[in-house]
Amino acid sequence: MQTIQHFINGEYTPSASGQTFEKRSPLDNRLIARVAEGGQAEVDAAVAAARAALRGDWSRMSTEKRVAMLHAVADEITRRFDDFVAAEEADTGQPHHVIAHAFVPRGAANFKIFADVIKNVATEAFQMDTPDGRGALNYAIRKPKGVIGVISPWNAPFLLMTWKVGPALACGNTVVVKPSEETPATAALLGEVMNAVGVPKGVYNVVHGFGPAAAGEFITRHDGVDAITFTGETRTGAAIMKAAADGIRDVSFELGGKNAGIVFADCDFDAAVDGIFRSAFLNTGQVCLGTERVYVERPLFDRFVQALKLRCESVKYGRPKDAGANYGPLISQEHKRKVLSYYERAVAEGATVVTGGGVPPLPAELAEGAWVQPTMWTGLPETATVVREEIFGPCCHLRPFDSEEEVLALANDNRYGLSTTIWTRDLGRAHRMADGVEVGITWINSWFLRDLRTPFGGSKQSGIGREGGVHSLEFYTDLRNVCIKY
Ligand code: NAD
Ligand code: 6OD
Repeated sequence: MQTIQHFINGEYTPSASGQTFEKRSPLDNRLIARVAEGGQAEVDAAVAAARAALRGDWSRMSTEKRVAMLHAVADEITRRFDDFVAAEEADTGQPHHVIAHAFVPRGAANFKIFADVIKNVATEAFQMDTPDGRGALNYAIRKPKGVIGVISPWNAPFLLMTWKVGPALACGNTVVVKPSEETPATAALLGEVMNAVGVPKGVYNVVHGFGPAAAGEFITRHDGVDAITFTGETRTGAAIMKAAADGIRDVSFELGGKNAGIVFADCDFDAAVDGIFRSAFLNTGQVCLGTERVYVERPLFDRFVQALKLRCESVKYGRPKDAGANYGPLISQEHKRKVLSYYERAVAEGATVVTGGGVPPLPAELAEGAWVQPTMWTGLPETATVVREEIFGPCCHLRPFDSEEEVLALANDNRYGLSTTIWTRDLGRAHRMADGVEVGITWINSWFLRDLRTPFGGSKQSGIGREGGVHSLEFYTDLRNVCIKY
């Protein structure tokens, strides 16, 4: 069994209180790690280290050297690739191909992209007239915002944490990270990488622990934290916003979603089935961009439902590296209980269960794990709980539609506005739909196809702000104007 400690000022440390919590495997509920449980003392120490580093070598380092260091971080992640994959597999139980081909490579990419952005971005300059006719020049400079609190979730832990740490460090900030209590391993391992490549002590700090009235909240309330970047549930975002308000701390939020998938009858059928299957069931449905509401144009509806059902019924449950395994467990027993309660609710509210709806039959050694079946429903009204609320599990409701106007109204009738995936061969319709859907990210004939230079974030209650490429600079830097009279 592993011991996971905080990483504060370049050193691995236990909690002052000696307190730890358990990390259990989602695969079989076995105890796999004891994790140091941080409180106010550890948050204070991490913030102090981050503030000191902000004033020290890190702030004096040239942009060129900082950029080279972030490339070195990316290269070291790639060199330690197998360790990161193993750590993420142990924490999440997800299939090897998902972690090794999608999630961990993004950790390295997240450092490279923002190192390149900061090297190449210009600021604005304006010449102006003055009453005495001599004129003046205005130019803007970008400064680091300060100490950034990074609070991240468990569903793609390394990708989502580095998506914030990468730009924060590229812009010259220092960070205090609170990874999800469910997935502490990769954030801890990244400390070894930082030390190996010589990132100054205190630039990257990690405090493990819980959210409310614990390490997470203590970061959001800390006077020494200048801004908070958070990915997680909308409800948690609201709590963090209240905590941040007292110190007028800036926030960047990537929150929940209840995303619609829209399939027109003219689509490439096989590609659409494949795309919707991935968008609803990848990572066992634990993707914020995932599709839990599927609208299919009526002439295609029955055929589409049958094809998707077949895909659901062919998943292969197993441990990450089991031959052929392509479907993992949910993150925890608690999340399993939540998802199964939604499965029961769907039936209680009158759903037709097309497939799934419960716990799969499994070999004895996996029986205690957080496994649930991929599940499809039809026949519910839009007011049903499972059609309205984010479940964050491997399930979707499918409903037929008859026109663009109708499906647009259905898709937009939700408090969330994160993403959508639309399948059609009609280019004009694709543009009309993209213009009409109230979401931050629209994929046409694709899903989760990422160019890291593009704005990423949610509309409505799915987020505040955009991150990605130059857009991240809006949050991670303080833009200051200088006016010089000629
Ligand atoms: P969560 O909100 O429960 O927890 C996220 C993090 O916040 C954890 O580290 C947790 O310990 C911490 N936290 C909880 N309460 C806190 C508080 N009061 N103060 C400070 N920190 C607190 O979310 P989760 O269950 O870990 O993740 C799933 C959710 O994340 C889903 O809603 C999903 O849609 C969302 N998500 C969104 C995106 C996006 O890009 N929009 C990406 C991934 C996940
Ligand atoms: O690709 C990304 O940058 C990103 N933030 C993905 C989010 C996935 C949510 O589960």
